[in-house]
Amino acid sequence: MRLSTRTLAALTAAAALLTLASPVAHAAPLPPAPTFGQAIEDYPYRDPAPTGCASGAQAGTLDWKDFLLRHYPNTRNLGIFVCNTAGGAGGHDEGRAFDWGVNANNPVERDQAETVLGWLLAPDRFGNQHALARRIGIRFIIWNRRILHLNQQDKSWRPYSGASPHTDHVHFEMTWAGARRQTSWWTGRPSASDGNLATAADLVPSSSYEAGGWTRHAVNDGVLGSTRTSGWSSDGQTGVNHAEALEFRLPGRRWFDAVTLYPRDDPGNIGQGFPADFAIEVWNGSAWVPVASRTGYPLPSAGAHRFPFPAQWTDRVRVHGTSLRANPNDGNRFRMQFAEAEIHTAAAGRVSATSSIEDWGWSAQAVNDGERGSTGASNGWSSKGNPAPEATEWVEIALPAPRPTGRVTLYPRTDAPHAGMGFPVDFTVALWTGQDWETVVTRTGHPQPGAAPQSFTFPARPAERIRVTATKLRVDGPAQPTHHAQLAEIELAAS
Ligand SMILES: [Ca+2]
Ligand SMILES: [Ca+2]
Repeated sequence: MRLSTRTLAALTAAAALLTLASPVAHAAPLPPAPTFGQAIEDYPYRDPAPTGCASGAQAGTLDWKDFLLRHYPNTRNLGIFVCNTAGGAGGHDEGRAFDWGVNANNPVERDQAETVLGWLLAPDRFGNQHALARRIGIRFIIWNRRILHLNQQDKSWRPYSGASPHTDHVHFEMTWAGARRQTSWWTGRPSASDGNLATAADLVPSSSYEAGGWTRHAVNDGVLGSTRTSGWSSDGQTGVNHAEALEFRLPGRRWFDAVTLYPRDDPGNIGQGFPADFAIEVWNGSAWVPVASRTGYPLPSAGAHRFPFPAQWTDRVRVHGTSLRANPNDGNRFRMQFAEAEIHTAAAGRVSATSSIEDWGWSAQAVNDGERGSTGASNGWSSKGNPAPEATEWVEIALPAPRPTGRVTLYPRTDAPHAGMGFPVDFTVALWTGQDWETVVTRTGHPQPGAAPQSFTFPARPAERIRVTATKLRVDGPAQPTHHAQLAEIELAAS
């Protein structure tokens, strides 16, 4: 049967609507995917927006391009890296966006594009929505006059009216974790949401042996041992002990209170390369300050070696080895080597709430992410908007272990001109001590605090969970008669 172009176009459009709405069989073969368990990445609500130019395409973006072109060899690479921030920075400037050349007006290519999009966005066998898109690390997709954001609360296809209709390519914009090959698509393990920020860090080593499988990028790839991927190794010096350092430049300043180092665990070399004398150091703005140090550290066993220290506000952390270990399997060369390193934020609780806006930098987890103020990427927790002030909204932090708690500090939102807005008028703070909720703070008619942190002290006791319950909310303003409960951060201290 011969169809008119118009009929064909109408049929194609109808089919496209159907295929994006429900899993409908396509002619194009599905790409292969590994088998995954139930654990999966969170949505990338806190993945930072692009800020400037990187030096080139990111490894994960290149992998994703190669993957698509390998499975659909008729399709095209329309580019990854372009440094042109004239109209504001975007994913291409940072090498983490890929333009996949497929033509919406070519039925074969359109089917291929929508096969891949359906494959990315489908739930997995455990019911995880958008499963492969999360595992690969995709922030948003633009295709054929529509856009879908994985980093916003509304994850439906919405009309897109940018200058390019994106009918000749799909724009895939990746998260930093995806662009750095740190998501479960590559590592088999969901990228960290446990307060480890090393996976988002840039690495600055004193030296790096980049051969024989060794690469600095393996020291924060989420693989904890050195058999599947190796790790970072400094250059070696035969018979000459010397100093080496591995610096992590973190995506922003946070409170950090521990570093975990994983030694080599490849057979015959367990613990080799782990320094004998070393310090964990943080940058205070003008100098490196040691916060934990060890001397004569014995050859370590495989697995996690955790080094805690008093919380430090910083965005640069390094491991500074001052006496290295000679490896007899390596010609007695002195090197510093780690299979993996983790940098932990002081805040690592699990957050739950009566309601939470998960968009525009707001997220429940941002009330316990070590960021005390409101930044575009991390504003804090916000309840939903309530029409009346008399509403109950709470936010709760479950700590990894009981912690002596005699002081709670509530940090208001600090973004001008909204500083202090959303700070509750009437509220309680309660601690779960293992058997009961104990109310330790009760306030009514609390004044609008502006940007000033509000601290409350009480006799210390071990707490496993803390809950802040607002029972009277503050109005957003005369022009917006809605009522949110909002906090940038919650901190606990012993006294
Ligand atoms: Ca590793
Ligand atoms: Ca915060």
